[in-house]
Amino acid sequence: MTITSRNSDISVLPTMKIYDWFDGPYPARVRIALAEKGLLDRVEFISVNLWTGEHKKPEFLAINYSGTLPVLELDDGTLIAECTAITQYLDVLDGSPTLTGQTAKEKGLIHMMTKRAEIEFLDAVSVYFHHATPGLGADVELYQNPEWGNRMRDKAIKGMHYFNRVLEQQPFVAGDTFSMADIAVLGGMIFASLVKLAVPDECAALRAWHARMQERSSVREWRTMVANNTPRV
Ligand code: GTS
Repeated sequence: MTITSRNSDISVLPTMKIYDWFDGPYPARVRIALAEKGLLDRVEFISVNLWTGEHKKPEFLAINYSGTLPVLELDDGTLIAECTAITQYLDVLDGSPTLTGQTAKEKGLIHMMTKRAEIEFLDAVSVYFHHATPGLGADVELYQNPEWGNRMRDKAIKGMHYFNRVLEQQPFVAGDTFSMADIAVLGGMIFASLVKLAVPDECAALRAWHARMQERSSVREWRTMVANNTPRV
């Protein structure tokens, strides 16, 4: 099954709003996906300050029950949360999916590896951050369980070893082409670096893949924005 291009003229696509925090690891996943798709200019970013706990206030919980970023808002008011769901929406918007697979097999593998990147790596780093480090600060982190956080840190390191083994066998996380799954692992690497969780030396394939990812313009653009502290809004 191959999906053919239906609407590759992005100038006719609707504008969108995204609630996010510009240098957050999960928001990075969507910003990188937007850059890959050439859609960054179609989006207005609305900043929700994680460090003051804006995402836990009733106003934002009405937008996303889970109290997390990012969230995509469409012209008709439809709200789509979850990085994977947002990326899937963006990827089929122009009729030319490049991040979530063309064939049934690609779609299945990319979905599986994206989910695995979240469960085994990115979400685990996030739990470590929120539970075993000061996280977003005492005013926002109302419940912390350091033991659970440290277990999740260990799980994340195991996850790095797993993705290293995957990348010893194939150039990208879900196979032969760059996909949403690579972006999910990149999110994990971004979060790991923020919490100073080093990639083990022996994970050479993961390190080499990461270095290759830094050469993509989508990733470079995101890094430059963060380094210069110049959020795209
Ligand atoms: N499963 C969600 C997704 O994939 O979108 C997780 C989103 C998520 O955890 N986002 C972080 C968040 O809102 C944003 S960031 O930490 O990467 O900047 N965290 C706030 C919190 O209190 O959990």
